[in-house]
Parts: sequence; C-alpha cells; structure tokens
Amino acid sequence: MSIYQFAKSIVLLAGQRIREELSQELIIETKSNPNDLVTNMDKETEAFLVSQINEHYPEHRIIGEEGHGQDVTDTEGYLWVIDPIDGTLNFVHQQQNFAISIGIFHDGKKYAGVIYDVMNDKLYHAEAGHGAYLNDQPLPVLKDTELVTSIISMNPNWLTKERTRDMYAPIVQAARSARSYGSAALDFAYVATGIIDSYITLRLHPWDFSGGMIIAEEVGAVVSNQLGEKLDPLHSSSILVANPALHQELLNDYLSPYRARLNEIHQGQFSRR
Ligand code: 2AM
Ligand code: CA
Ligand code: CA
Ligand code: CA
Repeated sequence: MSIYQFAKSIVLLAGQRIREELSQELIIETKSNPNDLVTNMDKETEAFLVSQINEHYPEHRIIGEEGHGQDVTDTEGYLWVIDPIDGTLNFVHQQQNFAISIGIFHDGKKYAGVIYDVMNDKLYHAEAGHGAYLNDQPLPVLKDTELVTSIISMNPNWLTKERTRDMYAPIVQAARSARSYGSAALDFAYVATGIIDSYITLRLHPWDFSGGMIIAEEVGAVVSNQLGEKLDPLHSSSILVANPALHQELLNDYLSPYRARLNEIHQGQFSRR
C-alpha cells in the first residue's frame, strides 16, 4: 500500500470511530479562550492517527494540532500535518460540518492531501501531480471567475474588527454573496469542488491548511497568503485561495493596498479575538 492509500485508509477508520462514538457524552475543555474548544474526540482521533502512522512508518514525523506529534522544525523526510477535527465548534454544536484533515510533505515538497467530511462520508483527496478526487470521482480543473459573479467564504468576525473591516468589507460587498462554514479544511475542499470560488481568512495554522492546499492546488487553485506569498507547512499564515483569475483580482484590487497592514499582522501583532 502506498503512503497515500494508507493515509486515506486511516482517515476513513478515524471517521468511522467518530461516527460510532457520536452518541456518547463529550468531554469539552477550553484552550486559548472560552470559544476555543477541544473535546476528548479531538484528542482521541489525533492519538489514533499518530499511533497508526508511528506503527507503519516509525521514521515519519508528525505535527498535530492537539500535540500528539513532535516538535518539528524542518521538513526533511516525510512530514504529516494533522488536524483530527477541523471545525470543533461545528462538531460540538452541530455534530456535522467538521472534517479530518491531513497534509503530507516529502522533503518539503507536497506529497498528498486528505480531507474527510465525516458525517457526509465525503473523502477529498489528492496525490500531488496526479489530480484531486471526491471519493472516486476526479475533480475537474477550476474555471476562472470574476468577483462580481463569485461566492466567497469568510468568517464574519473579520468584518466586526476595526483592524480588518475596511480591508474585507469591499470584497464582501463586491462579491455575488458570502458564506461561512466554520471549517477551514472544508472551505478548501469547497473551493476545490467549485462550490465556492474563494476562501479568505487571516490566520490559519499548518494543520488547518496543509491538506486543503495540496488538494486545491491539484485542481488549479492558487493558494497563498494575502500578500501573494507561498504557504509553508511549518508556519501559521493568512490565506487567500481561489481560481487563478479571482486570486489575481482579489490580490491586485483589494488586498495589495493593505500590504503594510498585512505585513504587520503577519508579524504577529494581531490577535484574532
Ligand atoms: P479548529 O476547529 O480545528 O480549531 C473556524 O473558523 C476555522 O478556524 C476552523 O478551521 C478552526 O479549526 C479554525 N480556528 C479556530 N480557532 C482558531 C484560531 N484561534 N486560530 C486559527 N484558526 C482557528
Ligand atoms: Ca482547535
Ligand atoms: Ca483546524
Ligand atoms: Ca482541530
């Protein structure tokens, strides 16, 4: 079995475990603030994935949101970047609209991405250079769109903050419409399938974007930070993902006037809440 096949198989197993345990009462704790939740299922799912990887590929290294991986500071060899439950708030409040996300890199290069929409049993996956799939269906390359006919995804929180309102309100205003799904991984998957045309957010961690970046780029999406720079699996970043024409329009017409502020935000002087 290839590493790619193995990754898909353990994600499907992890999803099955989550579905089976959904009726059991969750243990919910807070992390950085009262709205930043983690449950026993986040931790158990990450522990399961990490133990499976360790057992089959002891030399591979792992970064996981819940800390079951290692402290990784370089990208040598195989690197797994794991979010056991992306969309924990959706998981807790809705028992749906959450995903397992994995991005795998080899010597710093993209190798494979897997995103599993657990409750809808939809597996988005891609091996770099070999196209992206939803379950067994190949995903077509994205068509270019203009903002006026595009649906974008953005968390409305960004429109309530003084520091970001003037940057993002014109985008929402000019777009055909805006959505907010509450799972970064699913946002990437929705761009990859053309359900939305762009996903724009100010701060994601490597486990939020790694799987999605690899899948979205396979269908021709442009994935960068909001300064147009490449993402790196070891660092948190702002995110702009869209089909090529829309990516360029958003970058040139809407975000580049705010380069100075975005640079400041990138240097970590802005906290999300
Ligand atoms: P999580 O559910 O794995 O924590 C919700 O808008 C999206 O942003 C989810 O993908 C969520 O991932 C992520 N997210 C939640 N809190 C965040 C934070 N403080 N910084 C960055 N990303 C966050
Ligand atoms: Ca979290
Ligand atoms: Ca996440
Ligand atoms: Ca998570």
